[in-house]
Amino acid sequence: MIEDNSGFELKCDHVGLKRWIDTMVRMCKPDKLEWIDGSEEQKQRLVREAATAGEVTILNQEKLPGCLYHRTSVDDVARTEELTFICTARLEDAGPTNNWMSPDEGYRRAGEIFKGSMRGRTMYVIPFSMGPIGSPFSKIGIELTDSIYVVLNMLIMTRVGKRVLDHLGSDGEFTRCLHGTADRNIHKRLILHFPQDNTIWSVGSGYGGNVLLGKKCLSLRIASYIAEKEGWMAEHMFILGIEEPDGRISYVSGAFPSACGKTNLAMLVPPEGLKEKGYRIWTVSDDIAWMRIDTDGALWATNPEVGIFGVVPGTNLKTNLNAMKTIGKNTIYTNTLLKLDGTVWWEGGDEPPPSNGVDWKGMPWKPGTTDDNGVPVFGAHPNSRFTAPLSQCPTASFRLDQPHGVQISAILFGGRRAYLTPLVYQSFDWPHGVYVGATMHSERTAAQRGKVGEIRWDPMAMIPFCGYNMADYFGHWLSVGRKLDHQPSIFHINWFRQDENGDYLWPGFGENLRVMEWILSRCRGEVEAVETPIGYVPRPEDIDMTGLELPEGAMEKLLEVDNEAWLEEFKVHKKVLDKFGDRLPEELWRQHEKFGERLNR
Ligand code: GTP
Ligand code: SPV
Ligand code: MN
Repeated sequence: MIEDNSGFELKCDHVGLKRWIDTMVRMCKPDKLEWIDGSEEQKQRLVREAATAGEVTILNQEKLPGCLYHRTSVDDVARTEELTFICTARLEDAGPTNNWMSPDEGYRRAGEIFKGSMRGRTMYVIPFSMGPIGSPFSKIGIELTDSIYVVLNMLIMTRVGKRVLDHLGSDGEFTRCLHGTADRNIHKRLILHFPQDNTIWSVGSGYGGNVLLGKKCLSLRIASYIAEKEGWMAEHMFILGIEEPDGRISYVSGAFPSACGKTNLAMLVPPEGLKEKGYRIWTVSDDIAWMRIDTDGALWATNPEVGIFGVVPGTNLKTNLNAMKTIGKNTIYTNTLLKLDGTVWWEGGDEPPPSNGVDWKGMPWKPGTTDDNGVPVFGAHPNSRFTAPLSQCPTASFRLDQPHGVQISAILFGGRRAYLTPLVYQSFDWPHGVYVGATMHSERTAAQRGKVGEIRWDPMAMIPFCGYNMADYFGHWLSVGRKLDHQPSIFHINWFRQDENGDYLWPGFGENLRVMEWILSRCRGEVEAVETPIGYVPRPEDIDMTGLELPEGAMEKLLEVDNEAWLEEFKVHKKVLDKFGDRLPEELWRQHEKFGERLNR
């Protein structure tokens, strides 16, 4: 094995770990090996090295202390789902919603790309923990990578370093995560998961979701596979606490597809009109929830991450004050516009566009820049991201390091629908809620490659992230519901309904608290609702509109349930459920049938 000569070598007597690293070194052939110990000293040295190599740009340290800037390749700015695979022995264990490859083929194809790809480079060894180090519910991973950008992001997003190795001991279990930048070629890019081997191989990309392997790869795809076997849940969900003046805090979790508002909701600012009610918001998670049934028969949720990898465009002091307060220091900006004064700019931010700068592609940019076809060019990519410590968020929960997490009162599903789904509705019961989640659709965003705006089926916002057959995943949801003594109530929300001119009918952001209030009142049985074929919808007067005026008829439109349109949607539900054949739990067909009866009544 090549030695770590960085001066940061960590004591490791885990034979299995050392043997694995040795094998990966022989395949990738790095010149050097360096263990990441989590120290500030090492981090600063790596920043300097990356800056010298041009891998990152150190931003204006007066205005943005501790902040860095990075550009990915032009065709590497979002998750590449078509190149993401679940490699199980049998195709049916990956299921009809995942790309599948046999493990043999996966190791062989990716192995060819990895082979010798780290020549002249350093392989970094990142020991990380998803969840508090030492918690029985946490999972340890070791990521090998040849990218300092990945190291610096992992240092923000996860708990990293010596403490993790100490806990792993000489024979602890860990997820083997291998990432190689290779030549960032989309034709030589593969994001592979081997759930049966507890292994992830990602090659040919430098974009967040593809390369920060603790995030979507481990905490969702591998974790969901493990969770089904161990009886817990790994979900693409935010977790938010709403505290009332009497000190009572209710926690809500929710699954919205990528770039559909989880981060924003998780740190919302109460709107002016509701200020006197004295709410205080607590952010537990903005992207991932690990949930389990505790001894009290309730559902408890934790955030396995400690950082936020958030969408930049649209973030400003009005839409998301707390995010703005979070990203002023120690933040990595990826694919925004770089200003000449060493700060950053993006569309939908607070500042007017700078008279000139360098865009996310590295090209000179000024307002009004168009491409060869006359189409306006964005300064920041629509999926440009910030990486920031969650601890810097003013609303960060005081329970982040507590292994049990928080007790969940309500679960939200939601997404972007210009028409059809109302602002909010409540499912009749848990199995109906599972049906609502299993059949949800949302407009595609820039968070993955593909046509933006197209309506896409995204059950529980997990279509890109479920590590096994989704028919079994739905079965698991149903089974968790049966085991719970205190089932959270399940709701569906839509902040994105539009009028005839394509304008949003609902102002969203902080105003969403008005809907959250109704949700909590429903959970406590404090308010009546209108029963419709899709579920319970609010009576308009039950949403507190103090200080907010909507145009005439907007609220009626927002709460409308169009039976004809839902009958069309009902046919789409059948089509998506049919994909699973016999493997789909009977209960979902029963729910489907009942839904049809209600629509035809
Ligand atoms: P991922 O990190 O991709 O999983 O996304 P997310 O679900 O955390 O999405 P995020 O909160 O970052 O929001 C994505 C985009 O939607 C941003 O541009 C936001 O400004 C915008 N957005 C969020 N909430 C609202 C809302 O309530 N109304 C409107 N109109 N836009 C919103
Ligand atoms: C998402 O796309 O859902 C994200 C960003 O949260 S990434 O980590 O890149 O997947
Ligand atoms: Mn996400």
